[in-house]
Amino acid sequence: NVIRIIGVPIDLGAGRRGVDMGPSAIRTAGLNERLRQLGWDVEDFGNVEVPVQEELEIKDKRLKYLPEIVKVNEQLHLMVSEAMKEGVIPVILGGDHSLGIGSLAGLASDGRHFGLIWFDTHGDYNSLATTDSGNIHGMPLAVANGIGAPELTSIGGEHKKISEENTVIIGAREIDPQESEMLHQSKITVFTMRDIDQLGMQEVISQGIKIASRGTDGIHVSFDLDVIDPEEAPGVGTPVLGGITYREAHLAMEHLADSGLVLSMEVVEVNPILDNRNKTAELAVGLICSVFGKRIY
Ligand code: DIR
Ligand code: MN
Ligand code: MN
Ligand code: MN
Repeated sequence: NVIRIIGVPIDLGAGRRGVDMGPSAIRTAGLNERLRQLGWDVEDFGNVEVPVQEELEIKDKRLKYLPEIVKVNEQLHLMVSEAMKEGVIPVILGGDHSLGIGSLAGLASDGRHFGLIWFDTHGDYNSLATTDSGNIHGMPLAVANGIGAPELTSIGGEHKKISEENTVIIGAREIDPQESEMLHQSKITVFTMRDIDQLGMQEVISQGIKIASRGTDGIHVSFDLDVIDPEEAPGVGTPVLGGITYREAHLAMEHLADSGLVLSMEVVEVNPILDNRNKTAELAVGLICSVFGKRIY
């Protein structure tokens, strides 16, 4: 019963500064102690080394900080792969969502077949051909599906890292037009905010778990804090009106806990600069604890 914490203090993939401080904010909110209280052995492996933005220059505006992001994700891929091999649960603290490239590559090592539930306002399914921003945090899901710059898609091997049929996005409300077309062409299931309003989170997460677990070895939870409404999670890289509530988020985490299928988790895009007294980092800690067995009663 070991959880291994891996911090990735990266903001090179995002358009706005500050999410590089996410791992520190989440640790400061008491993550490790809270998990220990739930009965877990927690080993903190510190942070993956990430260069400081000021020491770098942007070489390609369509793929900002590509070489540095490749290097960080090569490293993360090795650490996640190692954790899985050892049978411990990796919990990755971001950092911007470009770290999903390395974490999914690590999970996919040794032929593992995992389902993926991606909580996000965004599709993160852009490629060189569709990106408006050139920010790599808008691309990790496409990269994991084999679409994108070869430097990124080849991390951890040339194969696709996810199974589209077992991949679910929950909470989408801001997808770029061409990104939307690409997602429609894929077999990824997208539950938008409208779906959550119409069906309820209870139904959406139940369907999501069913899809992600069909024929897989377990589920990876990738949680972009911007999926939560900025009212409750102001400290995120990209706040967008109309997100899921605190309670919907916890309900989803509790169902994932009940499923007993969670292999690993990452929480990303916590931005302490925009936060209100570390409220969003504390929320992130609460969500992780819900996934790993905190019960109300
Ligand atoms: C936008 C914003 N779709 C982009 N993406 C993200 O830059 O590609 N914001 N992931 O958090
Ligand atoms: Mn994201
Ligand atoms: Mn997002
Ligand atoms: Mn497959």
